[in-house]
Amino acid sequence: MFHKILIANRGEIALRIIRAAKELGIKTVAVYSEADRYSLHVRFADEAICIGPPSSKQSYLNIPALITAANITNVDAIHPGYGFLAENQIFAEICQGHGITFIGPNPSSISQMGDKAVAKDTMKKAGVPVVPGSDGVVSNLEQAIKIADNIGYPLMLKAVAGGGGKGMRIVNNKSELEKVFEVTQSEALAFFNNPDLYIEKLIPNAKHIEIQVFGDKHGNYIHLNERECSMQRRHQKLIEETPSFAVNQALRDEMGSISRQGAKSVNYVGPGTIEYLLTSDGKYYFMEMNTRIQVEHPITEESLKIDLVKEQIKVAAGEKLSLKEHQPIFHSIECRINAEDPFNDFRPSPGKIEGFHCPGGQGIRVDTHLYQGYVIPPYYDSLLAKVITYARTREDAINKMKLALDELIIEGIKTTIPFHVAMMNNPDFVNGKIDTKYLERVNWKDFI
Ligand code: MV4
Repeated sequence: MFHKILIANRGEIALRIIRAAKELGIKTVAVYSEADRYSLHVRFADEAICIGPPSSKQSYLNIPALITAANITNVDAIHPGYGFLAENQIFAEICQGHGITFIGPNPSSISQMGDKAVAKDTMKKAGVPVVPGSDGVVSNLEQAIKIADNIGYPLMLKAVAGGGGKGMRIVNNKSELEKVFEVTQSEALAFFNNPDLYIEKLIPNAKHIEIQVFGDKHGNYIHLNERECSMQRRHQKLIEETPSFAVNQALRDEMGSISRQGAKSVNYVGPGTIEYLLTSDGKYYFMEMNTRIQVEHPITEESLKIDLVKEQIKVAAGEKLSLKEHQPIFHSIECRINAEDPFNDFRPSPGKIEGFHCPGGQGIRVDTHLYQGYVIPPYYDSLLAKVITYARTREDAINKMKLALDELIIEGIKTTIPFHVAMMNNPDFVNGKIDTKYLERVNWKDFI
């Protein structure tokens, strides 16, 4: 097992990783930007090193500074958390080159899943259903028109280097395709330094369902059921839950074993997530694979009563998978509390936390880095807290969420708490009538 690990991240996930390391008897090193000097991850780690100015580019994304900090403190491994360098193949390789274990998948898994056309082709070959479309990259308009005529409109143009909703466009007919193909190519070049596009048939009115998978270095692969993530706004997830009301045990088994196959086909090590579009007639299609521990991992943990981060560290150290596949024990829901004003188009609302109270009680978990007096810096993402509830039934988990949100006090800034209170009382949410376009169709304030 590792002696000491460095956490290349901040906020709640840095605390989450420190807790897992402490339980495993591993020493921890926090890194922080000048804006994060008074953050809890700095306080709770055994050692802390400042790695640069506030901007992410000069701190949490600064590979030379991170490797220097790792060398000075003599760590065995680096945990990247999510975001920042978590899915950066080069960083994973550099860690390896310095004899530091990257707590995550092999660089080759990261790069295969990072190119969305390669990812799709790899999954298709592994037997995972994919959306009908082009075989890989479409290099010019003439080729695009031919393929589009074959698969039919409406369709989607997607950047191979995109992902998470960036670099994609809906195309309704041939004349639109003629107008936007080259524009989308130039945008992809400007955003991702890669102009390559591929084409897919548009799958309308789908739900976003993802399967948690886990692999180890000994060729063992499992799946840990699904997460329902359809409650999103502009590709930012707001509420997640497991199990999904749209997935019965037969579909869970099927999507689970196919996802396990997908993970095996890239020799996947550690926790990963395979995202699908699920249509109302029960068809599902691969979208992308996230090669990291995800923000919403706690609902899987509470549903199954497991610790994904401890398992991630153990597997990275070479241990065999100790988790077993099993059916959901609890229903678990997560509400993401952001420093955003939901009454003003979810505009960021950084500032000082003047008052803070954290809910508690049976079936309630809160992952947060907040404390009274903490100043939220404007430089990073706006996640403040994840309120997670779990109970035997979905109804009880929703009821617990209502009381947890009532008890959660965050004063001094605007937060998304009112949005979540409205959703817990929204009949569409309560009856599971949600798809990825739901928040574009309704005004959330109508449910207050
Ligand atoms: C799609 C799609 C419909 N048809 N692909 C968005 C994020 C990226 N992972 C892929 N995305 C989509 N791909 C086809 N062929 C609709 C989306 C999509 C979406 C997917 C999941 C969750 C929210 C979404 C919101 C808008 C569009």
